Amino acid sequence: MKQASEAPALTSIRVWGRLNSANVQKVLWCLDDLRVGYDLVLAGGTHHGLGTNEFRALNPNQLVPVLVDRDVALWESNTIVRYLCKQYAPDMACRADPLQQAAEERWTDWYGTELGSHMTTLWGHFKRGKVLPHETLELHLARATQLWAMLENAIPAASFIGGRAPGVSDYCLGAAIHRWVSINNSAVSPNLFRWHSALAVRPAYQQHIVAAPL
Ligand SMILES: N[C@@H](CCC(=O)N[C@@H](CS)C(=O)NCC(=O)O)C(=O)O
Repeated sequence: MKQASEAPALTSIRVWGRLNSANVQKVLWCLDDLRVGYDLVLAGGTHHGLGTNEFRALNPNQLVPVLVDRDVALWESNTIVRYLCKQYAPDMACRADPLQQAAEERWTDWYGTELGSHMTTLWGHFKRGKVLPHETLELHLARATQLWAMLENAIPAASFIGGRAPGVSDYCLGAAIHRWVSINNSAVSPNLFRWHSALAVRPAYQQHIVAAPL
């Protein structure tokens, strides 16, 4: 396992995004955890800027995050994280065995297809004033609990989803587990709680996830 060097790697990376977006947070915490240097352009939400021709040329979906590296504009936060891990930390954030790498990364896709929508709805209810009727809330909580239990049962002891160091799924799900702990502290199961604690001692996670604005 290689240690990340102290000084950020010299790159010409530029990121567009806003600090209260979980999709942007996963990219920023990955960049800083891997000590990859970048410039941040605040965009989206109250910062606006997604409707310009210049931004549309970067991302035709007009959404953040966008990351430009060597004149190529990447969008889709999970794709960006996968790229950063492979390009800037192949020995630290990726497994040599593609099968092990796929077994880790399935949690990223699983989150997007199964759990993400419930978490977005719950976060809206608890933190953004989009209050749900009681029965709807209970349904989302029950399904989210059921789904998080799958990761609880699969996460290896005393480590990250990525193994001994954070990997793609730790970066991609890091904001989500913090949200789950924030809204549902008493119900967070032991392995998930331990995983969150291991993430939370990392300065980049503290900065971009724990201390993130609402
Ligand atoms: N699947 C995309 C979703 C991107 C997305 O929905 N971005 C939201 C922020 S989380 C956005 O740009 N909303 C418009 C805005 O911020 O103004 C990804 O993972 O990057």
